[in-house]
Amino acid sequence: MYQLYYDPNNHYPSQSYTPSDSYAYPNYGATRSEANITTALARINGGPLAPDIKGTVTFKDIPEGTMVCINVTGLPPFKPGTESTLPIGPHGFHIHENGVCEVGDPSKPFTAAGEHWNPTNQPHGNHAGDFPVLFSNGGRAYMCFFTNKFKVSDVIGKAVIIHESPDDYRSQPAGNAGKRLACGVIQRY
Ligand SMILES: [Cu+2]
Repeated sequence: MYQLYYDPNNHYPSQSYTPSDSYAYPNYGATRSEANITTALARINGGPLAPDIKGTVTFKDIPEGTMVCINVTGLPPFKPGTESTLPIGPHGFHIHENGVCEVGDPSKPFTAAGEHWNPTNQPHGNHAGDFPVLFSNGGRAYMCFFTNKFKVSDVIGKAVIIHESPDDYRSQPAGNAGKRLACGVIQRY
């Protein structure tokens, strides 16, 4: 038996177990959660188009899926779109298939991260790595959400990308989210 509760110190739902559960996992001390919860971290850094972006994305296995939290600062100011330009913000946010954050062409950064991670060959809008957009609050975005489309171990070694423009969740293959502002490789943590 376990229950979910909200831990104000680390912002994740966590698990607590009855004494009988901890007794069954003596090698791991008091709680089973220490034995089998998997976490990952990506350190996000802005590229040449938005060098001030800095932050982290954390991933944590929880019952039925994964909790993802992002905390970034340095996002550019919002700018509405025109007939010929995409808006700046809210920002498309995805997992891309290659864990490579080399800048490459500074006018079109981070292409080495590849396309969206899409392990089940879904249309865009339903990729496993399609995430909610980021809303800037004076440059900062802080968001947690739940997904059941992957477990933490599935995404180690892939990249998270923050885009300049919002994801429309329908244009193929990438939601017309514009240039890539920031990148981070997902690592075991
Ligand atoms: Cu993307």
